[in-house]
Amino acid sequence: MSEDRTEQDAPVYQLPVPGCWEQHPNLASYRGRGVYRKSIHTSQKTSLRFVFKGVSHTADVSFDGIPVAHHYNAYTAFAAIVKDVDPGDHVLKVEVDNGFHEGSSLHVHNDYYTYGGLIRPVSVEEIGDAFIDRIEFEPRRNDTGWEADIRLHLCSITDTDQEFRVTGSVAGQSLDFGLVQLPAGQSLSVSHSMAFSGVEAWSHENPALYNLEVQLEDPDGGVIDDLIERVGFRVISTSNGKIQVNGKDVVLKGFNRHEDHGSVGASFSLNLMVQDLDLMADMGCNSVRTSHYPNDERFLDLCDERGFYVWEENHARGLTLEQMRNPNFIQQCEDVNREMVTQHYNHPSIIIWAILNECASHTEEGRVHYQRQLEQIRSLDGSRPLTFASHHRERELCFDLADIVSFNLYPGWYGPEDAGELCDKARGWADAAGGLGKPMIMSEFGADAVYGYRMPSRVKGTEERQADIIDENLTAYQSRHFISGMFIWQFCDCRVTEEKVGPLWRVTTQNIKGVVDMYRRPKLAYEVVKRHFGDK
Ligand code: ADA
Repeated sequence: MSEDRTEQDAPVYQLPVPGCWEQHPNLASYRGRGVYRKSIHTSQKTSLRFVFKGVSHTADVSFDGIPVAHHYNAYTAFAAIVKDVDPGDHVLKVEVDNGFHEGSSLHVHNDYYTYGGLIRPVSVEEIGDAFIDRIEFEPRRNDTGWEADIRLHLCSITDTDQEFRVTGSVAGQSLDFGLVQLPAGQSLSVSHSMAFSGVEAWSHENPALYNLEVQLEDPDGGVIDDLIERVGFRVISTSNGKIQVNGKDVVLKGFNRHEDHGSVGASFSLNLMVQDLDLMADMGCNSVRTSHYPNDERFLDLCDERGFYVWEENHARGLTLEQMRNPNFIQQCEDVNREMVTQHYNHPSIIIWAILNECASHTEEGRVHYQRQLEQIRSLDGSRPLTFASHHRERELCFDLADIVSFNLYPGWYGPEDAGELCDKARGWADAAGGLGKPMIMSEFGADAVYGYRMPSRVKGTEERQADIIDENLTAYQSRHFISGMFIWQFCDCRVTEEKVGPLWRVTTQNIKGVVDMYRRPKLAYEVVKRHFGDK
């Protein structure tokens, strides 16, 4: 990778992919453009499909000097297809930009850090004249057990019409889409519904997963492409002011988690993701909020396996109305919403979609965006309830648009309010703003604590004070029947940008409300959470 200067004088570094360029000692705070190059050798004529799982934050991909893909947003995947590659040596080039400028409406100076580089894995596959782009599995309960709609999305990359047989299996039962006519150069969706017997429902207590396997066969029976997904049989509903999983009321107990670590920044290895979930499970959590962007699919896979309920949200934090007026905002939100839902659709752990954390939902102009985005997500997936986290208290204007009402409030930290009294008031604000009868989540609460700073005075900034404030909040929320979820802000300390974010300026240039620090060292609050969330 080289910093973006004229080719000949740019410094060159050998960087791991995936990885954040900030890991390199010379790039610890580098913000700007960089160019990654990778030599590729092919031994036969073929077509290639590169899938970039996360490039932070804007990527321009070229192959042998020819542009093949552009993508904005670090937190969703995108593909680049290169057709008819001749045998020989080739160069894949990815120009990356993590700068803050008008071209970026969502990655801005903020109370978290936008790292730089190819922060999530890259895969490359040889493809034929057609491939399986994705498959959606939508389970439903019926009188005898389970059924599902299965929607298969195919793509053609050739200039001739093709016919395929599409078969497979799900939960051990055979699946047959029959013969599919795929027009030249087109994409096509085919659906199939089927009933199942003898499958177990997915839940926190029993995260049962099944393989969904599909293959594309040409008229001679040759397999052109195949795809294996893992799915779970579960349905989510909201009724009587509560959230249900498979018809049973649940209370979500967990953390807000930034993808940030003192050693690797945003570029997690699997074992570090496992460690985070092990720590949250040790504290008795059953859920996690992906604050404030779609997460790495491997983390979601782990949540599927371990029965964690996930609130996944689009990419936005605290954007003012002025920032929402950025000419790129509408399109960049529409893109991340579509990519989040279509790419993560099959994760049974995701039980809630959310948007626009603490943006301008207290204004009529902001409401237009909330309405448009919630409708967009609902049109992509009608099977999950929608929400957004608001801090606008009695000025909130958009709760009528959501299925669940959620508040970010910090009693005891940003104000001397009693957590229980504030929670009761918040229920009133929600009811008055279109949230009457809807489940309510306390989506953020907590306090700063400097790791290792302990004082008998329990003053603000000590671990003791953080523990006291979290203790008071959890006591209040767990004793109120109308609270269907609580997400502590936050799981781990995280890096932020140096520039002030509104009135916010962070000592150590970190948000230190973590219950563990950036290296996952527990603060005193860890045991408080464990006492509240642990098995009673
Ligand atoms: C807001 C915001 C979080 C974080 C928090 C805080 O609720 O949603 O990202 O900035 O405040 O620590 O103040």
